[in-house]
Amino acid sequence: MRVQVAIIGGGPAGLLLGHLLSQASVDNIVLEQRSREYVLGRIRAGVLEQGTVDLLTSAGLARRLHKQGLVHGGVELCFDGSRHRIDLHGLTGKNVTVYGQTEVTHDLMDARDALGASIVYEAANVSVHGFDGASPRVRYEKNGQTHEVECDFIAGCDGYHGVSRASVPEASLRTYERVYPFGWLGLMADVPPVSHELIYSNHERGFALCSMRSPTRSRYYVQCSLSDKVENWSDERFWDELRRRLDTRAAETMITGPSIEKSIAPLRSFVAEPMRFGRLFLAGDAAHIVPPTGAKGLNLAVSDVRLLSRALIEYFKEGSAVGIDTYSERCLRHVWKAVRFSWWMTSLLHKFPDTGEFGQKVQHAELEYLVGSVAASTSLAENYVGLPS
Ligand code: RFL
Ligand code: PHB
Repeated sequence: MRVQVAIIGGGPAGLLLGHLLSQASVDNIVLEQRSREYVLGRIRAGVLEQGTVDLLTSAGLARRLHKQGLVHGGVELCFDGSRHRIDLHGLTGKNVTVYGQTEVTHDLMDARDALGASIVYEAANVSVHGFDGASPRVRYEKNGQTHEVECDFIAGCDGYHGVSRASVPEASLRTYERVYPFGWLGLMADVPPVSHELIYSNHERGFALCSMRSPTRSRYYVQCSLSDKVENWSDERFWDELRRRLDTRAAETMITGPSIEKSIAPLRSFVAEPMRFGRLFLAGDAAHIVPPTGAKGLNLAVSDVRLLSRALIEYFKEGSAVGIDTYSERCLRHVWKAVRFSWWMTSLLHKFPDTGEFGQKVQHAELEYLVGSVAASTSLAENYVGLPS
């Protein structure tokens, strides 16, 4: 088999890239190691920047998003027992939209089916070859048979644990990493959200976040230790802990119910440079990870794909290599700003085991400055709604 672009990974980055390329008649295949049901079963991001919504809209992928997505013009910061609203829209003229990554993925899968473009689920032992030369190839196994795909370019959209970045010779890659000494325990429940906007809470017991998926489905998180196990957290223990980390009004009005999902995610910042090696490109979590505090991971994957799709279309339709030659540098400039913001939000809101009372006092002073200064609130707001890429 031969295609112009072989895409590894059928998460949001791979599916969106495939869609944008197919729309421009650049033929491609998506190879995904898991089943469709498994990919749709993962609960992850919830907040889309306006730029992400705009791209999905212009690609014809946002019919359901515009019906079901919740447009938010602000977020709340909770500390010292009170909540303070950051007026995202008033400060930047932009909103964010709460619409689950699961739904984005669902819409992308439906769109790919509608275009009749190929996607191979449960592709085992995917391997990439020859990307440092003129004729790259991708091999995979399906139902016990080995297949080979010849292509012009390989797009590594296979997440942090994928095979693409791991196949690049170590000497060609520079990585930067910070692992945080805690995780997030997330719970999903079919109960109305405690507030109509998100609440990010700094509390001496640890960080908490109140988010949602719809007017009847809530997504909540509490900071937990890295050694914690989901089995140690009954629903009751989770709700009690969450209430303790919020203001009295939220704690008293919160509606609780049985969880439909609970999981622990570690927090990490990671960047691999560059994002291109010959005819292999990395996009999304394959190239960079941010802690979820700034709600940037999925949005960064989308902004990489915006640049990569344009670069590849330019190459195939106009014969210009400018886009592919500048892809890595342009992405990384934007990526590092999101890495900085996500690190800063994480540092501001979590309880760190080693910074002691001094660290807490500094956090507190920063939070007060933030809610009391238009300049500081605007800085948070413009990063949260998304910097231009
Ligand atoms: P994904 O989603 O990991 O998809 C990669 C796909 O590649 C497949 N794969 C392979 N396929 C073939 N061969 C191999 N060898 C393969 N190895 C892997 C995988 O099965 C998978 O299907 O990466 P992608 O597409 O780059 O998308 C990135 C986003 O998923 C991620 O950045 C966000 O979920 C991060 N994130 C958030 N981002 C936001 O923008 N806003 C948020 O509010 C937000 N909240 C979150 C988050 C991530 C979280 N967790 C669980 C880490 C909240 C949480 C708790
Ligand atoms: C979510 O709804 O899952 C969510 C929202 C905001 C974040 C992280 C996760 O910063």
